[in-house]
Amino acid sequence: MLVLAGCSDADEHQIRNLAMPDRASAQGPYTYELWKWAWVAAMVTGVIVWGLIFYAVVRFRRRSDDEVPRQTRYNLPLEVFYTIAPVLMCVVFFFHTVRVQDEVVKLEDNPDMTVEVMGQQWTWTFNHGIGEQNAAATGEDDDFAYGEYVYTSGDGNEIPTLVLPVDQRIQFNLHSPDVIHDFGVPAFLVKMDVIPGRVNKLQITPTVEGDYVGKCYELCGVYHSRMLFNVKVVSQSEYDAYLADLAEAGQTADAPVLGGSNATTQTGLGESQSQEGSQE
Ligand SMILES: [Cu+2]
Repeated sequence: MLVLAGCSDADEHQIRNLAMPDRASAQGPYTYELWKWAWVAAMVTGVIVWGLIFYAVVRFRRRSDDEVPRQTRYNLPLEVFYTIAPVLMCVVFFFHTVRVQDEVVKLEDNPDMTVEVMGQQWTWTFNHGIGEQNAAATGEDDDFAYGEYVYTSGDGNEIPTLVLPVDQRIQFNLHSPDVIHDFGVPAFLVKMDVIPGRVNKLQITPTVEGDYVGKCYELCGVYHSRMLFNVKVVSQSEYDAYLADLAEAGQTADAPVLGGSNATTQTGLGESQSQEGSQE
């Protein structure tokens, strides 16, 4: 109690959340529930183990008239128990992990919109389609969901901002021109690898308007730690206005800007292109 009394409000909030961010996506609660119940399972196991340890320490403590007992001895029921119990625990954890993962990576047939994401060393490009979406786009080669895109991209000096409308199921098609990256927003409690040569897909429904941060979760080179982006979840009308602003600024393309000849390796923030660490 004394230790807890020293906590700030922010700390207490963190403790109540078991160190998880507040859930800002429809997928987040699944991850959070798994996390929470894993803690409960670990605590129950811990209490039983601590109980047995203290029981053994007290019950079998040394007494003045003790003879040293035999130091090796079989106990078949005990050995069966401590083999089966961990196996059962793994089975339960595995079952719930798969159940939650299926929910979090589920792809529905007609997402409300699709964003083509490119992760490259060491920044992100976000392509938002404008106009009507064709259903079931794979994001491979020419099979994109829209005929025209607006995009925003980070560079060596500035991290990009991913603007998303609230309460829309958004499919992210993830592309990499160089090495494996990992696209994730902590507040959404979902992340996925970005792998060169294939298009990974992830659907997220942001549920709370606000400012968040996202990052690359895969060590991808010298400036991996700077591969950050901002996330802004806004109302549909603000989102439409944002797309119009990008179009007005000339940030348009017929197809998503995905790398290949469009991708240039970015230097880290605050470094100039000619400095070391830029590998074309
Ligand atoms: Cu990366």
